[in-house]
Amino acid sequence: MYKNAKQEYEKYGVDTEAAIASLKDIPVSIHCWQGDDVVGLDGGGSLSGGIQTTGNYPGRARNFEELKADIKKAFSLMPGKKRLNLHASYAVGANVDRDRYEPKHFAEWVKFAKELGLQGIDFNPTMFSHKNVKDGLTLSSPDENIRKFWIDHCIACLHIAEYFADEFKSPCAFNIWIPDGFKDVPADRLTPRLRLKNSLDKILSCGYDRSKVIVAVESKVFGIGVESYTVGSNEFYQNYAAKNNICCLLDNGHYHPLEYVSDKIPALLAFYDKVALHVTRGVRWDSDHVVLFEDELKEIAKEIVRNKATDKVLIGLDYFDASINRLSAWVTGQRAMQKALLYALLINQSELKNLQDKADFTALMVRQEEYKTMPFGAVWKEYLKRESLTEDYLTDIRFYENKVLKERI
Ligand code: RNT
Ligand code: ZN
Repeated sequence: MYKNAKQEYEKYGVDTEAAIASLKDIPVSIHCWQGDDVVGLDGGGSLSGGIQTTGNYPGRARNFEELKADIKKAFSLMPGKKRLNLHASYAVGANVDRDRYEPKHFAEWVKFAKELGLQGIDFNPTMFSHKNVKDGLTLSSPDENIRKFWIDHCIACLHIAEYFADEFKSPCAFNIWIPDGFKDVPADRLTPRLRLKNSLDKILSCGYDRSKVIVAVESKVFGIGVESYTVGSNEFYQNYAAKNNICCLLDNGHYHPLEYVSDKIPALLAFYDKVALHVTRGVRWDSDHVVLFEDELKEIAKEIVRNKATDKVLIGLDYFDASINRLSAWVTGQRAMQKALLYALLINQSELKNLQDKADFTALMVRQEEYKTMPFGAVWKEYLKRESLTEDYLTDIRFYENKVLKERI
């Protein structure tokens, strides 16, 4: 099947071997928080900040050991180059508050990630699920002490990120997302943003090493219980990032359903060296459904591949589903991302670009339709085989569920 597929693609000027080779090299940063419903290990307890995991499928990882075991199992079923994306709330054995976290609280994660042969660790300060989220606000709070606490948390996290970069000799993507906003019509939309701007200035001036840590800011349109106003909006962060030489993180669940991140990627690539992503699937809203091999995901992958931006676009995953087996959710989403990248790599992009430039939109449409029925599946299978995997991951996961997850009651 692969041989035939290879020949079919050759007719279109596509080299399947080159596509497979490229795919192997594109890192995907996998979020740790799918394993435990974003609860974390530092005692934050229930999830807050306008995000929600729904469902109570049995087997949630309840501690570090269980989470590690689940990550190990799930990652073993994922093809390609992998990074681990950690939140600060996954500190291990910390008996200090979040503003005083240190690299040592993450040393166990480093050890574990090295054991798994991962390419690096990415990091996120955790500004939710904590008593110092006051009236729903963190870095934009009118309370100076609250702001200070979260500024100190972010600075502590930047140093932890430098530590990850040193350990793996690979820059750490560092994403700032805050839940700050209001449920109902505010009386002042500007001042909270000015406070957020000031807090970010303080964080960025801590003297962290810009060659080791790639700081990004993640905007959002609304959250549950914060429907009317979000301090860290798209315009706010895009301007902040541009003026301060940091980067934007685009979460494709964080826009109006008719706005597409696939279109935003090239817009930002015109101005930024790096663009970070949270790949997710919003169903009607930012619902963080498991990523699937769907049209918009394919478009996102095409924009990364055809703009030769695989080292500029930092791909991270962000979804959390507690209604199905969590390992299966993890693997399904990661494989969907890989499939989309492969799909994009199996397109003769320069031919399509030429058709566009010649304004031959008739041929462009026909060609694009043809790609949809090409023997993509055979190449995907071959890629999995070379990664020592098969299409079936469910059997393995069911076995693990019966042996391990069912014991967690
Ligand atoms: C929330 C943001 C944010 C979180 C994670 C846990 O809407 O998408 O990225 O999902 O940091
Ligand atoms: Zn996100």
